Amino acid sequence: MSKSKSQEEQHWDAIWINANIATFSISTEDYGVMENAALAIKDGRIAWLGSVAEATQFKADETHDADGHWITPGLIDCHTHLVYAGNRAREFEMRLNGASYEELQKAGGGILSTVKATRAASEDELLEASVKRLESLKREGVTTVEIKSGYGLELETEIKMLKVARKIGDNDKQVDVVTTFLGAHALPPEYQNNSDAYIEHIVDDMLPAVHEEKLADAVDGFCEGIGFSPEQIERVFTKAGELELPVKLHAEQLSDLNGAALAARYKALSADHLEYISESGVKAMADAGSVAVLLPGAFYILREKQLPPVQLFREHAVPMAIATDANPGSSPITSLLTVLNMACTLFSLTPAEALAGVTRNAASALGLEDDRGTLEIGKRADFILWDIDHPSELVYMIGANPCVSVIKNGIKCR
Ligand code: DI6
Ligand code: FE
Repeated sequence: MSKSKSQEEQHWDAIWINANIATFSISTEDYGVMENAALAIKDGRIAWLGSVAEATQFKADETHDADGHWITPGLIDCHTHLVYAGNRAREFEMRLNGASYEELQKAGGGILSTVKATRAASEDELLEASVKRLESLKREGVTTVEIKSGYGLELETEIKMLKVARKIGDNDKQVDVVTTFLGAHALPPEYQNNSDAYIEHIVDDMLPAVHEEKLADAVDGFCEGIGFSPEQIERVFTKAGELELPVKLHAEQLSDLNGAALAARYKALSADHLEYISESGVKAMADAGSVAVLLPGAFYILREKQLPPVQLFREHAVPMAIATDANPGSSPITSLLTVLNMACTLFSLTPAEALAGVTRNAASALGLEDDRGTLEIGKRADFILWDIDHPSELVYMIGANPCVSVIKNGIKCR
């Protein structure tokens, strides 16, 4: 007798039983807790979630006992500058002796010193250095990471960075890499005192070439006194629009230039940093559906005082994501769990908000909300098993990594 379709569908590839699950599904305000639950997968997707009692009626090729561990979606780090060469430890010392981030940048240090090192590095050297940093994110359950260019500031090196980022994604079974072209990160020495000409070069040459090679999934810029003006960013965004690439923006990190509102006009996936954003900027983001990506690591390292207006994001229902901003200058941090703690301790997010910020809302910040970021039927089977008693523990602890196991596309890879 042939099986009915519904019975066929209820034969899973694998099932995890005896788990506590935090789904972060959009229908819940909180963690979306299912205690004493089970999760089944088929073809690399989540096929079923329910109680352990119900699970016994189904067949699965493999049964895994989660042994009371908690399961969350795979973590998503939606804003990193993970690919770079060298480091800026000396600059860290100089800042501790009184120099400001902006002063160092103006004196040719800062981003430009990393540009020098990144231009000089071979593709292999860059890959090796970046993979080490990625490994630290992976240990704590990251299964999707965004990586920006922006330390080349010339076509050849920007392409080299993006190729390395793509290669990391192609070679790694645990992590998907989403790439972002950040040519408008800083003014390269070749264009000193001629920033409009550099923007023209980005628009006419760099962005089309990067797009031609399919190396960028999105386009970003640094809208700031020490970066580029809103008018200049707008020219980059217009070109991105012509090429049908989504945009995002480093905005309102050190001052308010109305960058977030500009990004919102271009339906940005996200605006990032946002310490100095005004209420009108928050409203513009709400209307556009852009995600507020908060980067407490940079706030901490630069010892900033101006807090992002978290309460306004809540009131206007702007989704908040949290990311490492992993970079050699303002955020030499490759621990997303530590950054979760910072988001709560420094920015007063609740642990549930912080965790939604590295799952559901981080997926939205990458335009991947239909595919991942929550544990729901049909979503990618990316999830983590944690040795904790409650999800808030992930945010509360610093330096204790309770990651027990990582499942990516339904396959156990750690
Ligand atoms: N804001 C940041 O936090 C990073 N880039 C940016 O525009 C910092 C990059 C660096 O200092 O190397
Ligand atoms: Fe950044």
